[in-house]
Amino acid sequence: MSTPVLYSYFRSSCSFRVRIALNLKEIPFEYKPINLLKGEQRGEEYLAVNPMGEVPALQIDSNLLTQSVSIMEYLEETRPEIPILPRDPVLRAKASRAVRMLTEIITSGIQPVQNLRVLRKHGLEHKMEWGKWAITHGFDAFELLVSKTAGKYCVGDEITMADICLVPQVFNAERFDVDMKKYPTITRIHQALAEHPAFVKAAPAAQPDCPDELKADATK
Ligand SMILES: N[C@@H](CCC(=O)N[C@@H](CS)C(=O)NCC(=O)O)C(=O)O
Repeated sequence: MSTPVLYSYFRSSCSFRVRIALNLKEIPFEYKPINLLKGEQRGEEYLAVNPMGEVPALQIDSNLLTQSVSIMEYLEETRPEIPILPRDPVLRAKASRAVRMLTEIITSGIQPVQNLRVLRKHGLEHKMEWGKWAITHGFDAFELLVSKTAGKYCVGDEITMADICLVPQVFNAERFDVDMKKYPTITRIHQALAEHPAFVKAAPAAQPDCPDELKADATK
């Protein structure tokens, strides 16, 4: 079977999610950089991969997949050995709902509002104010909800899709200068995950397309 190919941009939080999931599930992959600042996501060649003009996309098992949550669900269904959704049959239904609720706050409620395309349309001069507002609005709710579901991680003590989405969103929060002191539970979970090898390896600064001058701090 051929090695999966991930179309990614080092600072893309959605690509970061899929990199974490691939690493957690110990799936080796080839990295194909798409430079969002140069507009490569809107080029004819890449639009044939993802007509939405977004990363990530994953070529795997003769499938070309887009949309990070759908990609993670595919990986979970085809490679369940190391799970990213709750497994305990008793807890599963309730916990899965919590995981999906938290995941969706980030993937539908926060990231799309602060995506590059939206920032550009709104005017890059307002980028910091807009991004900070969008993330703060979502993190206010996320903090409240996760404080009720968290154990060591977002839902109980196993790493799930909610954690995989949270860590890249905290990276974006740092970029947009969000006041993280307001979010003790998010901060605690983030700290617990930041040292995990799958997350370290997936971090923006560790990617081949991260410029040398950003390797010390890719949030700049
Ligand atoms: N729902 C999509 C969102 C993908 C997305 O918004 N990707 C961003 C980077 S995180 C992107 O490629 N933006 C390019 C642009 O806005 O031009 C997913 O989860 O994969």
